[in-house]
Amino acid sequence: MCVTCGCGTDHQHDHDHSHGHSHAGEKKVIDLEQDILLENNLLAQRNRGYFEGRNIFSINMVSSPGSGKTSLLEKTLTDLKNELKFAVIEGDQQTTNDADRIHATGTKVTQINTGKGCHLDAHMVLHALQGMKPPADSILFIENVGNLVCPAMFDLGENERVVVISVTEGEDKPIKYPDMFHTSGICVINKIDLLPYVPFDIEKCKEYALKVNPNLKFFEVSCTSGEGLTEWYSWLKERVLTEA
Ligand SMILES: Nc1nc2c(ncn2[C@@H]2O[C@H](COP(=O)(O)OP(=O)(O)O)[C@@H](O)[C@H]2O)c(=O)[nH]1
Ligand SMILES: [Mg+2]
Repeated sequence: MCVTCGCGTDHQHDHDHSHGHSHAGEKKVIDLEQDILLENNLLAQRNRGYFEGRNIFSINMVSSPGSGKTSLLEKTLTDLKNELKFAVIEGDQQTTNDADRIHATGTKVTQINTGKGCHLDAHMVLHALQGMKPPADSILFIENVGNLVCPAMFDLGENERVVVISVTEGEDKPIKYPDMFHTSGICVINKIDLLPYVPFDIEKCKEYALKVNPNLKFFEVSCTSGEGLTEWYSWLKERVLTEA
C-alpha cells in the first residue's frame, strides 16, 4: 500500500470472505484522501504561480514503469538543447539512475525519491523547485513515478500532462486506467520500432483512449530509431511559443 495516498485500501467488490477490517473503516480513508488532495491542490496553485512568474512551461510525464519517459527526455534534451532551455525533476521511489541519465545530457536536474510513495505530489515539487531554481523562460519536465494509477490524482501545477504508453503494454491500458488518460492532454505511443514483433493495435489503442478523453492528441514515436520525434519536437516548440 502507498503510505501517502492510502491507495490499496479503497477497493470495492462483492465477496464472502473476511478481510479483517470493516467497510465502515474504508469510508474514513476516502475522507482523508479528500483532505490530502485539497492540500495538494492548494500547493499546486502555488507551483502554477511559480511557473507563471518565471515563464516556465512545465510538463508532468506519466506512464507505467519502463514505457520510455526517461528515454524520451534524453532524446528531446539532446536534440533541442541549442533551441530551448530545459530543466528536469526526476521522481522515483529509489536511486538517482534517471537523474544521472539526464545529467549526462548536460541538463539541470534534481531527483526526488519518494521512498514508499507511489507518486509525486505538489509539495515535493515545490521543495524541488526551491532547491534547484530552474531557469526562467525554460521547459521543466517533471518525470513522475512509474505508475498508471495514483499520479493521475495529484495535480503538480503543471501546464501539460503527457502520458507515455509503449506498444509492449497492450492496447487496452487507456480503458483499464482511464483517469490517467482522462487527465492528460497528450499521449505518446512509444517503441513503435517493436510493432512488427508484438500484437499491438495502435488504432484500437487510440480508439480506447479517445473514449475516455476525446481531446487527447497522439504522437507515435520510437526513442530507439528516432521515428516520429520530429512531430513531438514541433508540438513542443509551438506549444511553448503559444504559452510565452
Ligand atoms: N525498443 C525500444 N526500446 C525502448 C524505446 N524507448 C525506451 N526503450 C527501452 O525501454 C526501457 C525503459 O526505458 P526508460 O526510458 O527507462 O523508461 P521509463 O521507466 O518510463 O523512464 C529501456 O531499456 C529503454 O532502452 C523505444 O522506442 N524502443
Ligand atoms: Mg524513468
